[in-house]
Amino acid sequence: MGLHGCPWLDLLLFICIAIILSDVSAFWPVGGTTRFYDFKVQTKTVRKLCKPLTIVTINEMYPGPIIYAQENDRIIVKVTNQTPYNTTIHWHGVKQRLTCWSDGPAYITQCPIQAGQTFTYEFTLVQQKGTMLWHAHISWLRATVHGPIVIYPKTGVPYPFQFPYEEHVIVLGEYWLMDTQELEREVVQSGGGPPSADAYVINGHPGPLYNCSEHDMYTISAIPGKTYLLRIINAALNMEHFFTIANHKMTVVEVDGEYTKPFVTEHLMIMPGQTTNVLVTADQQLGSYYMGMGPYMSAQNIDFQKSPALALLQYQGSSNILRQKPMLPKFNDNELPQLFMNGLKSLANEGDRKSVV
Ligand SMILES: *[C@@H]1O[C@H](CO)[C@@H](O)[C@H](O)[C@H]1NC(C)=O
Ligand SMILES: *[C@@H]1O[C@H](CO)[C@@H](O)[C@H](O)[C@H]1NC(C)=O
Ligand SMILES: [Cu+2]
Repeated sequence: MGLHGCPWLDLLLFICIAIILSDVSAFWPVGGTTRFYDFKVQTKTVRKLCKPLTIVTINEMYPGPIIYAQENDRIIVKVTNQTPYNTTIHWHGVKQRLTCWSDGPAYITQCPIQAGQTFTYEFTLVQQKGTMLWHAHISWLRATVHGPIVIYPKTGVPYPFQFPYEEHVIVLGEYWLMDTQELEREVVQSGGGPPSADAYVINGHPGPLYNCSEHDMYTISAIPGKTYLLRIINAALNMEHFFTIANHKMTVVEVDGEYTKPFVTEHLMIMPGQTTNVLVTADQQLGSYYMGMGPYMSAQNIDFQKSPALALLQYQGSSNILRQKPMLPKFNDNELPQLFMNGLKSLANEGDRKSVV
């Protein structure tokens, strides 16, 4: 029997150990801070779009808690499953150097954490920084079990861009008025894509374009003239999304935990599991401006939610509510994602050599 009660894990552990032994020269950071997080898998009843729904969460938070760390820190997350559902957590973007058994995909690197059980993930953010995400990696639990990972550079190492006045994490998600297991069952039965989401959500809030959600909107309060760093994460189940802020340009400075050459754009296209950091300056007329998240779908004959989720960038001191709608691209605009992708360039100069290990 294996250590974990999964016989095939023996083989995996053997491979892990073999990799460690053959990679003794690998850089192992010493002296990073160890950060401990306590994740309780818990159900929570939320009321959105006129209806109560019991969802699976971490610590009754939707989206889940933010893991804050610095480059080279050691992270220890104790996950205790207080729900009836089998669970694991995957740390999306974390390279798991020498810790492959903490990666999280169920039945690949571990058995699921069953009801009442605890599993402790331990890994080091070796030479990693930026915005990432964690999410459940079993069935479709990740629809509601997800959250940000924010890794700051080492002490004394500046960002390669203007230091922002403040930063905000923006988690894009999809919301179904349906139990996740039910959602999965439907997809397995139909053999097609998932049913259309009932709403898109920005940090768990759909914004005013859906039923019963006029006041269920995420808002950033901005001081005129200041520059903000937005850490945008697409935690949607499967959909690609556009993100736009009315009247404001965004400067992309990081994608998937790697700095980019600053790139000014009005729209982002972001795939599920991806992250994009942008700088936004509150340099427009005093007022309130909608931020919008809308679908990008180039395939035909697929049903999906077309109403965008809206959030608000509200300038402090703006008494007259001037709410500018964002001009989201058409859902099948194929040119824009192409332009956006072409605009993304590595920060390194031509001729620079970059370590790829
Ligand atoms: C939960 O995981 C255990 C161990 O792999 C498995 O035996 C059981 O069938 C799983 N339960 C469900 C509902 O998938
Ligand atoms: C709002 O509710 C009505 C009646 O239940 C429904 O027909 C409509 O599709 C809903 N609108 C949205 C945007 O969900
Ligand atoms: Cu992932």
